[in-house]
Amino acid sequence: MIQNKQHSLLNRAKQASNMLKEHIDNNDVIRLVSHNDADGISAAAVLANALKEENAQFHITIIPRLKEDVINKLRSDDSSLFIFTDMGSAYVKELNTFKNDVIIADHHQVDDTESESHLVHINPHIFGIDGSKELSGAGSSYLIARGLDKKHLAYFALIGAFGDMQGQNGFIGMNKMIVEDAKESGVLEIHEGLKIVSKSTQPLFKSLAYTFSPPLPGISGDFEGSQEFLEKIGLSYGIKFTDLEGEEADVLKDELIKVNPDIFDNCYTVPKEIPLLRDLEEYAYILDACGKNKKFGLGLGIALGEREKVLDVAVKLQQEYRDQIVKGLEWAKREGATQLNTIQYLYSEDKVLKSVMGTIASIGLSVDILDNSKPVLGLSRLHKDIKISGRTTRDMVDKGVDLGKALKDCSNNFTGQGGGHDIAAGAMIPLESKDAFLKLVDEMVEHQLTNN
Ligand SMILES: [Mn+2]
Repeated sequence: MIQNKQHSLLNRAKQASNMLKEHIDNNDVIRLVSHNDADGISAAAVLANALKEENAQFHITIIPRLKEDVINKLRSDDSSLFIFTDMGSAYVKELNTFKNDVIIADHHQVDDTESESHLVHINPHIFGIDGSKELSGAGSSYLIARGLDKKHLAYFALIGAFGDMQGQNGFIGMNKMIVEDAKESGVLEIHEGLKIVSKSTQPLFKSLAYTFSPPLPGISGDFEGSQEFLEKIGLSYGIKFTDLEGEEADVLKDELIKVNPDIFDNCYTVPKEIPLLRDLEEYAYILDACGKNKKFGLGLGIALGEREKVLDVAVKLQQEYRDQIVKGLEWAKREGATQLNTIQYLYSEDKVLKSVMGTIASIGLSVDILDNSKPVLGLSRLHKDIKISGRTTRDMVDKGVDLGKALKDCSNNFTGQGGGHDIAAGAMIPLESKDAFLKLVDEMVEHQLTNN
């Protein structure tokens, strides 16, 4: 059932669809600007695919974040329509000053700046819908395409939602409506299955070790642990999942459910896709790997239908990225975190570890390599600064921990900067304040826990 606030959001999107249609009919050049992660790439893809089908002219730019200098450069571009996807809501004031038409399709926080008549602002938060859980940037962008009868592109919105961790425990709200669109179009199938990755491309022990969501303690990120698990249940670890006999697959399913029941759940697949991209969560992981390696064009190429060589390169990047995570988790397991009273931390100057520190911190907590009763800070040295990635669990947040606030306040104390969400946050501080900073965060988290 579609609620009132969803209706209002869809009406807003319809205004954008009409604006877009006018520019397509005029044969105008349309400029898409999107964010560089899996969601942002999916957002660009849903619109680019729609424009391609309409033989429209367009130009895509993928950037890490929207900043004033980017906006100022775009202002002098003579495209007659700009579409900002998975970004833009924080810049309504600046984009109001554009002389040409603008559409923003975002899902990040909004302020109360009113839009001028040449700007259509789509964002679930405007209508009281939680954009962190119910709609991704790709979802907001899909709502524009939806108004042009493009329900067969709805699955890109779901790839974006997976990229932003919105679908892992089932889709709700607007995302659920988009699932219905995708099913109705005949493109999407949903079936229960094992949510392990790379079923047709990797030997089983790697499939299991590379599965981080849902976490498989003792197996995720642990090649040896994964091999031992398979030996114990009498399965060959070198075989691919798709080559298992029916009976063997059943044994695997039963045993994995004992490790984590969430491993058997809904799989969202697009049967017309090649095996590698058939599962939408896997599709999101591939785009994520492209984004993390700054190969945005590669991710976009795949989402626009390029295959073979382009896909080979992307899979290789993904493989390297996964191996870095496994290496990082092995390191964290071997070294262990340094314990303070209420927090723990990891510290590294290694180039590879630095790039995956946040991921190691969050997976480390979920697969029990790190003590999940304490928030973890992953510290990486960058020349004369230290970059900090903080992660904790939902449980600790319920007990009062707010890492975003702790990292913001503590880093400000040392002329650094920080912030983020209660469960995941980051900061940057000068190298020499490392110990004092850690001590202060420890005290502040203790304070948060006792004053809850
Ligand atoms: Mn997003």
